[in-house]
Amino acid sequence: MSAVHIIGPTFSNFVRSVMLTCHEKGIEFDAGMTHGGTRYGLHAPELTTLNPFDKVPVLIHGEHSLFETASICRYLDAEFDGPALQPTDSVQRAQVDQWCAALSTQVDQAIVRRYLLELVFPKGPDGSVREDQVREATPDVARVLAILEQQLGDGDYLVGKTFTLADAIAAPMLDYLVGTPPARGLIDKAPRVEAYVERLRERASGKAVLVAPEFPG
Ligand SMILES: N[C@@H](CCC(=O)N[C@@H](CS)C(=O)NCC(=O)O)C(=O)O
Repeated sequence: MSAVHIIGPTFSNFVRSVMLTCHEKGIEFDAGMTHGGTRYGLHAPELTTLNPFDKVPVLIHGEHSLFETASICRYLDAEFDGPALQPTDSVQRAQVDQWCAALSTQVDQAIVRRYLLELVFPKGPDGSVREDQVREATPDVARVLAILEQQLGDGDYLVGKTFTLADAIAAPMLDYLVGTPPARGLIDKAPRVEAYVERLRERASGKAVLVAPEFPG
């Protein structure tokens, strides 16, 4: 059993963000819904005790547990050796925080919660995709992709010239989007985002965590 355990299913984009952070730092970890013989099912009291908001991931490190992906990633960056994943310059560091927050809220809501989950876990009659919901969600996906296109500009990463926690939060959700055939038309209008995802997939951490074999659908 590793000292660092990530509670949550390894197909969750946020769990993957923490896994990417561990790989980038060279931290040994394990991930899954069971730890130390206890199963932390979604909405089960064991999980609620660790995160009263009933979400994953939750990090367990020794005696400590933490929830909220960006906070977990910042903790891992501070606590462990390995490459720093946050700039020391206070303006750039705040920009990384800003993007972590925007990605974990607006971008995740638009891409994962309202668009991808509708396609992957269809809730229509007989398990059909609710096309009206997908149509309704599509303009916001286009809007956040345009924002990310602009932020990337000619750069390789979201903030500054190296991989940061903002990229760890962005990568899994964008990896899923790029890998979803119905999103092709949206991705074709976001070539910088597509190239960015390719770049992240090529990293050792990306090869270990991304390209979503476990995502159903
Ligand atoms: N703000 C939280 C969001 C976490 C989140 O939405 N996790 C999803 C999995 S990707 C979850 O727990 N979903 C279960 C549910 O909402 O019931 C974070 O950044 O960690």
